[in-house]
Amino acid sequence: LFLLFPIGPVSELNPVPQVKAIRAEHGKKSFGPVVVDHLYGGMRGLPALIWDGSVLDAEEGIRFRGKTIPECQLLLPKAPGGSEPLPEGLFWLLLTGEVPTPEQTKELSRDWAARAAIPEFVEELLDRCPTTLHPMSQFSLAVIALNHNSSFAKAYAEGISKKEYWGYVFEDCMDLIAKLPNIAGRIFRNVYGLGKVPSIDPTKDYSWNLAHLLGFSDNEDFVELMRLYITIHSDHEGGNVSAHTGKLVGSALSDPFLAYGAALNGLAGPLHGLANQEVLVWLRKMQSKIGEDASDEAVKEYVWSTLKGGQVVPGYGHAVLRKTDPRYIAQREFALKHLPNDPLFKLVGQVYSIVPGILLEAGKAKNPWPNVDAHSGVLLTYYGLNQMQYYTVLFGVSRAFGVAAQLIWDRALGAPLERPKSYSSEAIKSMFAGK
Ligand code: FAM
Repeated sequence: LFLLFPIGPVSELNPVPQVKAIRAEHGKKSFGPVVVDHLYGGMRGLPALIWDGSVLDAEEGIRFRGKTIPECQLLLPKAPGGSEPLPEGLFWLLLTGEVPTPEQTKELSRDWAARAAIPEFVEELLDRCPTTLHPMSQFSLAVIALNHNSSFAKAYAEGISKKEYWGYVFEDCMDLIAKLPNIAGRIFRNVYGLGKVPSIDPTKDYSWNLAHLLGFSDNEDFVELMRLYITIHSDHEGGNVSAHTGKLVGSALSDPFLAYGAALNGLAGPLHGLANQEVLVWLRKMQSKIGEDASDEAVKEYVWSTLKGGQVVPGYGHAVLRKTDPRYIAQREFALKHLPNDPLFKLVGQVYSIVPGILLEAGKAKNPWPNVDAHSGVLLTYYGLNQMQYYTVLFGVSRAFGVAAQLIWDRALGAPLERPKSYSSEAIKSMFAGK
């Protein structure tokens, strides 16, 4: 079962005794006050979850197992001739805490290619979807349908012991990640009338195959973009909507396909993953309104009109970050290297120089800086992937890496059913009456 991870993530890192020790020593210690605003305010900043795979610092941004994005770009194995990290390596890092060797990374590419086929009924399910059904809805449908062949659900029904959960969840998670390119590729080709999905090439890496299924593998720069894209979108600590939804649903012992389907439904919201679609829609609307080479003044006016219309500026702001998102910077650096003179990239840069000042002046957003979604669409558009409604599917392929790693660890650690307490407003009033 664990040939790929010969040491076995659980036996090697063996965090169970560590968790026991932490709980024995610190279990009853306070983590700080819970105030009523936490209950009404979307639990922003409320310490509530454990996830070792990645941690988000408000100023510095994400670290995967302690490593920043530039460190991952430096340390993780690359494809021959490539300079961006292979997401296979990032998954290995998230799961085991170790940077894999190039050979281990290759083994993972091979394993995922071998698992990549999707059941015929899922293909038919996708083929029957109207092309007007949003790609994210189709994505979620197909992922949930994979639960038909869940190893975990089958083993659970047969009565396995709790100690064995994680192994079956591991199998399902490997299948889940492996099958996403075929699902994503089929949705893309169905919705945009682009013909039959080609076959996976078992000698190539995951991102090459994804690009191939979409029809872009001839362009090595696009393949490199996919490698970077999946790596930086994979995980963003435990509390964001998609990661937390996956964890929450998984805590009911729903299998990884059901849990990740639920996570995708959260990612499909415009304040979360759909923001990458929204950014491009917003930029295009701006161009049609004020022209392609608009002055700073015209852009400012357009941004203000968005705010005055009661809408958010997509791609800006964040629930945790308080500085420019390093995922934005990584994409900006990619653009500076590969498409420095692209007009849409220049517009994104112009917007970057204008929006933060306006959001600060408007005085509401706690973070006026751009997030990951402010940049991804322009890169995809440059290479000809200009179907904006599809963008969040690529985010969905990527986020599976983090959610899957988390699901495996949750079951390995015996994480319990999540069940926070809710209160009525009446209860709050009477609890604090006269205080
Ligand atoms: N444009 C206009 N107003 C904004 C704003 C933006 N980009 N970001 C925040 N605000 C407003 C926000 O709507 C809220 O207004 P109300 O008090 O009227 O409700 C106020 O500023 C305070 O919000 P906050 O505390 O700064 O942000 P939240 O933690 O509540 O929300 C976001 C965080 C990301 C939902 C919010 O910044 C936003 O809506 N941004 C635009 C959508 C977006 O880019 N989402 C993608 C986030 C991304 F990283 C991801 O998940 N993929």
